[in-house]
Order: sequence, then structure tokens, then C-alpha cells
Amino acid sequence: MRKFDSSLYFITDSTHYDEKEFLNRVELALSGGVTLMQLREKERTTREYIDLANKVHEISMKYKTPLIIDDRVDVAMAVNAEGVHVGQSDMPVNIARRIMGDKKIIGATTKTVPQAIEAYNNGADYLGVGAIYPTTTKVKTVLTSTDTLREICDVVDIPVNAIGGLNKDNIDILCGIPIAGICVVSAIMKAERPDIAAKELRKRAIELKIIK
Ligand code: TZP
Ligand code: MG
Repeated sequence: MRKFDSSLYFITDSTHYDEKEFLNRVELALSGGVTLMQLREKERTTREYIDLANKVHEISMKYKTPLIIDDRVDVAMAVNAEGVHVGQSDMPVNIARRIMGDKKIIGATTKTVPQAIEAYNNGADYLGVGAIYPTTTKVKTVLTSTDTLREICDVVDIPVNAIGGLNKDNIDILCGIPIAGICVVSAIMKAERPDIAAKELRKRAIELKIIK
């Protein structure tokens, strides 16, 4: 597995939901057509992270959607997820690659051109770039300009996804930038109907020719 489609990349946030409601929302999002999914947990113990990841993986496999685990190579390997996503203070991409092997997807957060070049040279399969807009999701981040996003797309030869505060009413800012896809948390996670939200977001991004 290293072939993947990052055009509609959904990142989870379980903080406001009990497990049943969370898993239900994950399944709705998958049924709405997300193409790649990331389980992102910041507060759980290792055992809790593994336990939830196993449950989420069971659902994502039903939809044949690759599951990426945020931050933790060990958790990704423990549940045989399709990949891992690392940030600038997580395990470096080249070390994650050495541990995980060639078959796993490794994504990296990069906010500047030098960071993007480094992750690319270290063997990243895709980059997440942002935050494009301020976000309400709990994250330590700064804003990345669309000029920087465009420059990153120009200098690396792997899929680049935009992230941060994106929703169907503001993604027009990405028009004409050769990104591979968009990453969202709130626009799907917090929607009344995650399945409809995913569908509408995809439709709008296709209409705007941001994704295919
Ligand atoms: N990295 C940069 S912004 C962000 C992450 C994980 C959160 C995006 O969440 P939302 O709700 O789509 O703004
Ligand atoms: Mg991280």
C-alpha cells in the first residue's frame, strides 16, 4: 500500500463525543466519500490509542479507505494501519520510514519551503501544509500563506494537501494552486451530517477544479 488518494482527507477529533457517537461519525464520513482518513488523538494513553485505532481501522477497511495514525509510529504498526503522519516535533520521516518499511504511507506536516524539501528528501509520501485559515481545532500552528503553499507544490514531487479552517464556503482561496487535496477536521467531524458534509465538500472542490 502506497497508492492513495488524498483529495478528501478527513482528520478525526474525538474530544466532544462518546465512543459510540465518534465511531458513528467516522463511519458516516467514510460513507460520504472521504478518500483518506487520519486518527488524531493527543490525550489518550498508548493502550487507549491502540484500542480506538483498532476500532476505527475495522470501519475504515470496510470502506477501503487507508487509515493514517497521527504522531505515533508504534500505534500505526500495532494496528497495522496504512500509514503514519508526523509533525515537526515527531519522529523524523526518514526514521519512520526505516521502521515502517516501504509499504506504509508516511505523511508530514510542513509549514515552510525548507521543511517541505527536508520531508520530501527524507521520503515522505505526502505533505500537509497550513494552517491556511485560523482553526478552532486544538493545535499548535501558525498560518501559512497560499504563496508558500504554491511554492511547496512547485518544489516537491509528491501530493501536497492544504489544511486549516477549510470548509466548502472558503476553499475558493485554493483555486489554481496545484494541491492534491484538502484536509479537514471540523468541516466534517462537527457537521450535523458528516456524510452530507463530506459529499458537499467534495462536490464544491471539484466544481472549483481544486481536486478531480
Ligand atoms: N494542522 C494545521 S491546522 C490543523 C492541523 C491539524 C487543524 C485543522 O482543523 P480544522 O478544524 O479543519 O480547521
Ligand atoms: Mg504530530
